[in-house]
Amino acid sequence: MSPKVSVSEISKHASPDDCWVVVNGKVYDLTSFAPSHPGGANIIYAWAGRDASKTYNEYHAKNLIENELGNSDKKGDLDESTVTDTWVKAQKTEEDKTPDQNEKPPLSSIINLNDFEEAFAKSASKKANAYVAGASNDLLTLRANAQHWQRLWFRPRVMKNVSKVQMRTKILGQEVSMPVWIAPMGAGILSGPEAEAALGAGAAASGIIHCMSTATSLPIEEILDTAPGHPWFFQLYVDKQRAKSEALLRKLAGQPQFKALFVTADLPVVSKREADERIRTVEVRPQYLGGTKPALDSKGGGIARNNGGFIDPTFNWDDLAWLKKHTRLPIVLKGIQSVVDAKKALGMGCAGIVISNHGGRALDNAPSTVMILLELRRDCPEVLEKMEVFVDGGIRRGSDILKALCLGARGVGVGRPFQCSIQYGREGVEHCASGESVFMLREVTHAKAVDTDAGVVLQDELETAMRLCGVTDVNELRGDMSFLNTSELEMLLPPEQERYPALQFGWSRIRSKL
Ligand code: 173
Repeated sequence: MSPKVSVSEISKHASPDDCWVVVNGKVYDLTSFAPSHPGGANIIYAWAGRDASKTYNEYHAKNLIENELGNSDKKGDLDESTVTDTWVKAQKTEEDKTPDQNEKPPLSSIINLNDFEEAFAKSASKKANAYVAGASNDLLTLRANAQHWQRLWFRPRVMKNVSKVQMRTKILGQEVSMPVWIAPMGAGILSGPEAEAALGAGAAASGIIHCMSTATSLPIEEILDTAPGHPWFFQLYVDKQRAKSEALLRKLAGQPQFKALFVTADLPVVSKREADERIRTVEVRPQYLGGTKPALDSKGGGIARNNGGFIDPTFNWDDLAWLKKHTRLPIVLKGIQSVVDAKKALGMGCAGIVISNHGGRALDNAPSTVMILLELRRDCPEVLEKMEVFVDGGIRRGSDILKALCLGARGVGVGRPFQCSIQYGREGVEHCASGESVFMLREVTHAKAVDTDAGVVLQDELETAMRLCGVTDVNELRGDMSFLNTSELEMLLPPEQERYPALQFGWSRIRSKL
């Protein structure tokens, strides 16, 4: 039994030399820990002699502090019977927002994916916004991703019987309710206390798959426990210490819920995320990094920069052989941005690729993912036939999913909107995806032109777009360009005779042009 500690006792230890802090009902002596706190000692001293639970929970997984500290630093349980009004008032900070100004809108008012991001911008912390909404440098690729989906136009067919539409399909052998998966993002805890548990539970309730990030805030087991038996994908960053990656892969092998390994290929080093770097704040430590401290560098407070130092920049094509020795999961390369690399992935026996530029969070001025997909279609369509090709980046509408399928993709990843939906917990994630757990043909009855029990946002939009476009089955549509007009963007593609001049004609031809 831990001793009970009164608020008057705690208040006495309110200086850097003698610093007690309450976190989630437990009293800790942080005097010796504070100087090595990766986010700096000052943030801890600011809470000396007080209850830091609110701030702590915004950035850390619940169990982190318990695992981090030795028993001698654990002073006991907060004696709730001693809590006074003065104590409660002392916990308020200037940062505490006035609720009416920043309160998140009710979930029922959220009707599209952009609403989720707007609600987040309004009510999540500045740091969470900078991290989630942010991207590299001038945000050019971030914007191009979204804009280019909007420049694809449909060629609809009318007078088809669209009373029944089929959205159910298979992704990497897994049955899903629609061709969408939740793209991996680190540090879910920043978006809401349920963190990645909300993504897992919401995905399962909607019949889609969550691709869990290496940089999750919660332990893998805890996330999987939200939906026992439901399939998951895992996103892998290869670690400079290969033994750590090998241990992680062994752990994944013991979890049959993992069905595929999405290996990130487009972020050998962390990019420059300026919004994130400008806000220096306490660290957000991914669970995977365990006891190792993030290396706060001198370049600001970027979450990925501070936590991504473990990513191995030497990881290259030859390492696929190493990877295959350590996993039996199908390997999907995530972050393919050129036709040459797509062909290479196929040649090297990958199960699939994700055409992705990391949501504009890797190389700025990398092509939009729509452009890459268009070029792949034109120059090497056999890749689309022979392997599962996915796409992510800027997908915000059900109709965008339809466009991706017409272009030959098997499915799409959606990242930021889901990350923002975490602030509404699992219910928010479910609302974002579909709100429907059963796989079935959806039928429009005479009484209801629109099935009001149907999924709320993405699935509902996909279903409606299919009906209005004259498409009844997502599986029949794949690669069918007769439903899509791409001419606005085709004009931006490099002319065919100019493709890969270096590969086709050698450098001498290029030099002769100079
Ligand atoms: O995009 C990211 O923020 C990301 O991929 C990352 C990388 C390392 C640590 C945390 C996040």
